[in-house]
Amino acid sequence: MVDDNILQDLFSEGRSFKHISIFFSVVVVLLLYHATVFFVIMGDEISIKDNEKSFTISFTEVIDEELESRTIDDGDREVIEYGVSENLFSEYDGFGVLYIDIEYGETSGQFADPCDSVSADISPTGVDADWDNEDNVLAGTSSSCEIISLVVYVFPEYNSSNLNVSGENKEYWEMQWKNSSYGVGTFHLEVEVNVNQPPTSGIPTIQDDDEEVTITWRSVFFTNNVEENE
Ligand SMILES: [Ca+2]
Ligand SMILES: [Ca+2]
Repeated sequence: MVDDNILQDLFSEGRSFKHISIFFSVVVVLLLYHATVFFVIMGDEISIKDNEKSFTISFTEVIDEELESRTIDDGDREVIEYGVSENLFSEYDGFGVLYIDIEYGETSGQFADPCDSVSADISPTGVDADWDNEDNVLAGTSSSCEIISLVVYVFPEYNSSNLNVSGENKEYWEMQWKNSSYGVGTFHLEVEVNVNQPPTSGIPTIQDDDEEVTITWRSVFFTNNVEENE
């Protein structure tokens, strides 16, 4: 009697095991079916959708401005140094562009004293920047009191414009447009003054022998905003 019960128990356990095996087989078959549909039938559509994942990158800009004036003697060429404060690099994603304006007038106070000749150039040293960018303006001259405007593109390929990119993910593009090594260091601007004398300069007390120049440094810092396109 006892043996019969044991056999019966074993038999019913065997049955339930069989049922479970069949159930698993059905589940496995269903999963295989779905996987086949997913990879074979929808595969092309899915890969196209992956390729189409695109992003718009825009930038929020902040300009740090510094002014410096100095008087340069006739015939002298002075090196004026400039570096941005380090906390800007931790506050923003990158240093995009540096704009430099060199302004002057005629300060001798002499009657009909013509504007002097001023030349300015920034040497591609001391800072890791996009020095080979063809839109850079690294040198300029003026003999008519016009502003000399120079431009240095600092962060490679940055020009303030929005960008449309595809592939990768949001984090990838945010990292592409975040780098605190470009623009660190000291820029060297050389400014030379060659005076043009007033017509009355034959008189010993009337002489133009220098000029005051004002340099405005405008550093454009940016923060990136990456949005996935719908
Ligand atoms: Ca002059
Ligand atoms: Ca002068």
